[in-house]
Parts: sequence; C-alpha cells; structure tokens
Amino acid sequence: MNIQTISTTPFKRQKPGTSGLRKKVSIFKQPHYLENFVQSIVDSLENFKGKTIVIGGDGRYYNQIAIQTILKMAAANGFGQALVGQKGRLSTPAVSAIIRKYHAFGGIILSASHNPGGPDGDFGIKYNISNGGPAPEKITEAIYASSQKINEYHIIETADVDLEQLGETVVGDMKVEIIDPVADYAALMEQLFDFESIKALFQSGFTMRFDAMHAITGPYATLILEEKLGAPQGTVMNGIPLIDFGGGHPDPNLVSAHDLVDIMFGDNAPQFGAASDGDGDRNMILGQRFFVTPSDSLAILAANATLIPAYKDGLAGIARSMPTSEAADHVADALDIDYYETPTGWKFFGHLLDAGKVTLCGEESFGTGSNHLREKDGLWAVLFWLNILAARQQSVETIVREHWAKFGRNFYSRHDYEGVNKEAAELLMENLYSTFSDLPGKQFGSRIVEYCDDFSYIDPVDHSISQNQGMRIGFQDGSRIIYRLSGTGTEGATLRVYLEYYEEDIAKHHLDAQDALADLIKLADEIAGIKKYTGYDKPSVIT
Ligand code: VG1
Ligand code: CO
Repeated sequence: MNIQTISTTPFKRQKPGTSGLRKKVSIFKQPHYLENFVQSIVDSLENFKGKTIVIGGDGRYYNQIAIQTILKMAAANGFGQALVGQKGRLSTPAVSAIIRKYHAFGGIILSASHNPGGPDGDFGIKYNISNGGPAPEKITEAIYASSQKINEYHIIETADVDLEQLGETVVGDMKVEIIDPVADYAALMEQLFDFESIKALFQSGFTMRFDAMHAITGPYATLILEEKLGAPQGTVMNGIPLIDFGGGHPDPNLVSAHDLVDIMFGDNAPQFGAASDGDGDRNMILGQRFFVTPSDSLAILAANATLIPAYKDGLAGIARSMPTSEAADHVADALDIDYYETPTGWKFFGHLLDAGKVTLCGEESFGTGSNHLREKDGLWAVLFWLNILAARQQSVETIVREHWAKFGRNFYSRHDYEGVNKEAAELLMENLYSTFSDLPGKQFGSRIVEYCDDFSYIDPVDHSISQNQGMRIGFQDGSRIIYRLSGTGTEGATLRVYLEYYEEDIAKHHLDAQDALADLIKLADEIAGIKKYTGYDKPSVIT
C-alpha cells in the first residue's frame, strides 16, 4: 500500500453541530478541508484496525468525490473493510440499519440533510458509532479537539473505486463491498410491519402520495411502497435522486414540500400523503387537507403502537426532545410508562434506546424513530402510519381528532427566523437569559411564569451533562415558549421559537394552531424582543 502522510494545518470552526459538520460546498472543496475532518474522526477512535466501516450519503453534489477520498483514507488508517452504498448512496436510517446488521465498527454519512444541495449548496459529514447512532457529544467534542491540533493525515495513492458496480473490490489492503443501498433496510421494514394488511389496504383502492423530494428516499419508497406493497405506480413522486434535489429544499414541511401539499390540499386529494428529507430520516404526515404536527404524530404512534407487530407487546418508554410538544407525555402517562426529555438532536436518544428505557423517540422537527435502529427514520414513520390506517380503517383526520378528544390537544408551532445576524441572535439570547432572574411569578395577561431556565440535561445512563440546550419559559397553565439557536445552518444564525399550549376542551380543538397560539406568539416577542434584535417582522418559516 502506498500510504502518503500529508502535512496540514487546522481549519477553525470544524465543529460538529446538532448533526455533524455542515458547511457550504465551497468550504468543503478547499484543499485538505475534508481530509482534515476525516482524519480527526479517525484520530478520535480506538481499536478500529481491521474493522468494518459503512459509508454512504444522500446523493448530493460532492457525495461521490468525498467517498473516494474517505475510502483512500480509511484504507491508509487501517480499516479492514468498507461497506459502501451503490452510487455512494445510503439514507441515514439505512446506514444505521447496516451498521447494526453487520456489526460494523461505525459509519460515515455524507449529508446536509434538508439543507439545499448542488455546487452552491451545502455539504455535510457525520460519524455514527457501532450502535448505529450518531456519535455522542463526548466523541464529537474529541473530533473537534483533534481538528484543532491536526498536523497530518494519511491517504493512499490509488485509482478511484467504481461505485456503480455491486460486489467486492479493494482499496489498498482494505476490502470494499459495494452494496445494494435498499435491500437490508427494506428487509428490516418487512420484519417490523404487517405488510399483508398494508397490501390489502392498497388493494382496496386506498390512495397515497409520497414525495421523495428528489432526495435519497426515492429508490427506497419505490421498492417498498410500489413494488412490495402494491401501491399504484406514481404513488412515489419526485422519486429520482438528483445531486441538487431539483433546486429545492429537501425539507418535508408545508412550505418546501409544496408539490405534495398542493395535491393533498387540492380537489380529489389522496387519503394519505407523506414526504421525507434529503437523507431520509425525516417525515411529514398529511391526511386529506389535513396536517399532522410531528409532535402529535409521535403521540399517535405511541398510542397506537400495539397495532403494529413489532410493538405489539407495548412500549418500554418514550423520549422526546425538549422543544417537542408534551403530547407524547400524556400518552406515556396513560400507558403508565416512563418518558424522557432530551436536548435537540438524535444523538441524545442513543443511550436511552441502548439501555432499553425507551422504544419510541421523536422530535418536533419531523423526526420519529424507534429501537429498530439508532436514527430517526422517515419511511419507517410512513409505514407505521400506513399500518395504523390499515388496522383502524379510519381517515388520518379522524384518528388525530379522536386522539385529541381522548388526550387533549397540545397546540404547537415552531417559528424560524433564518439568516439572522449572528451577533444580534446571540445578544437576544444573552439578554433573554439576563431577564430570567426576575421572570418567575410575573404575570403576562392571563399567564403567570412558573419557571425559566437554560435547559441542561444529565444523561440518565452515563450521567454526562449537556448544557446551553435552549431557553425555556414555562407558565402555570402548562404553556411553554422555548428559544434556541439552530446548530445545523450554514449562513448567519437561525432563531427557533417553539410555542405550545395544552387545551383539554374539545370544543376548542378545531382552532387553527396559529390562532390558538396568537397571544403566546405576541408574548414571545414581548419577552425576548425578537423583532427588535432580528429586524424581522415575521418568521421566515412557520411549521
Ligand atoms: C435541526 C432540528 C433537530 C434535528 C436536526 C438534525 O437541528 O431542529 O431537531 O435533530 O436538525 O436533523 P437545529 O439545531 O437546526 O435546530 V436532520 O434531518 O437535519 O439530520
Ligand atoms: Co435529515
């Protein structure tokens, strides 16, 4: 093996955020940038020599080029084998499933998830550990520390691998297997859900649209929904992955998934609609002219879990990220199971899942998943809903309304202020925090502040502490306002404001969330000075 040791110097700010390192493609293309980060990952690992690493990405621009470099570096650093998705493609949940199935040492995922792609778009890289989940903070911090003192990296000089051809090849002394990106994942889904009853549902004329948004889930959804479950051809839309996602934001929300939203809110809408994001870990669920909030979706999956073969014996517990609505907590209370509140980002669920403390996890940001792997999983959530629809033979809307009638409704919305000046956003957060000593007990209209803090989390398994995870203001009536700065953006700062209030009165459940939350929305600005600091008079995205 012709191993080269290349001298390099650190890049500032190679710091993994909520989900890996995300930067503009132009930044990743700088000489040594990717190599430095990959070597920093390797330098933070131990006992990996001769072991297997899984590599794949969401198919965006630069994916294949990055994979060639990573393969040559993995070989130079002594990995024994690499499993690589054909064409360099693997969805994030598929990487997690494959790491677990083949007992790999870890995996590298090339994705900036829902961020736009293409030469002017974003790129990203993240490392997953042997449980299949995102590296916990201890490791991401070690990677960052390595990146700030790196002075060389190792790479072999050899020809590129043909990523099109399934089968075995070598890079230096490392075995490389180009694998079918879909097969293992699809097999896992067949084990979890009642495919026969979903098949029967489609046979009875049930209609659905799945929007793959020209991102990674196209081939997964086409095989599973159309070929295995017999949904009519054309059920999957925008199913061909493109390196720039067709110029769109592959973000499954009401704004970006407009192709699907137009259909689901138009005349003759199908009975069920769903979409996934760039790397396949998010999901949006729609009924006919009806939007299911991700927080409600988590609660409804939990309440109906025993209808699903994989969860028929019930749930061990439920975990949700702190800003996610408390809807799932009400279900956990009713089921008499534990629930956990974690910081934002899937890396915080891994220990709870590994310890068997929870079965389902979810985030308000269109992320839901279970102990079947260690990432959130877009298509899994869609199949879970299909399985419920097949079992209950009711509309999406009826299922949601019956859920609210039984558990109450958590009115919920997230307001994002994107591309805000970074200093201004940080100042807003600092000043907000400085008001916290006076806030408790203060009355705003009919609401009295019960508590406020900068959320910190003690991992119940390894007792590690994660601080500065978002400003919370809780009111005596159970309402909450939460302020966080995003850890996935690549331009300026994004302020996220999460708003929630709980309504037991069924007569009010029909209200529009923005109307129901109107006074809380005003209050969020009054307390933090959102307009003043950001210069925005309204959010850029409302979900
Ligand atoms: C966002 C979401 C968070 C999610 C993360 C990664 O992070 O809010 O819930 O885990 O994206 O999802 P932030 O820091 O921007 O709020 V994905 O599908 O982009 O990997
Ligand atoms: Co994603």
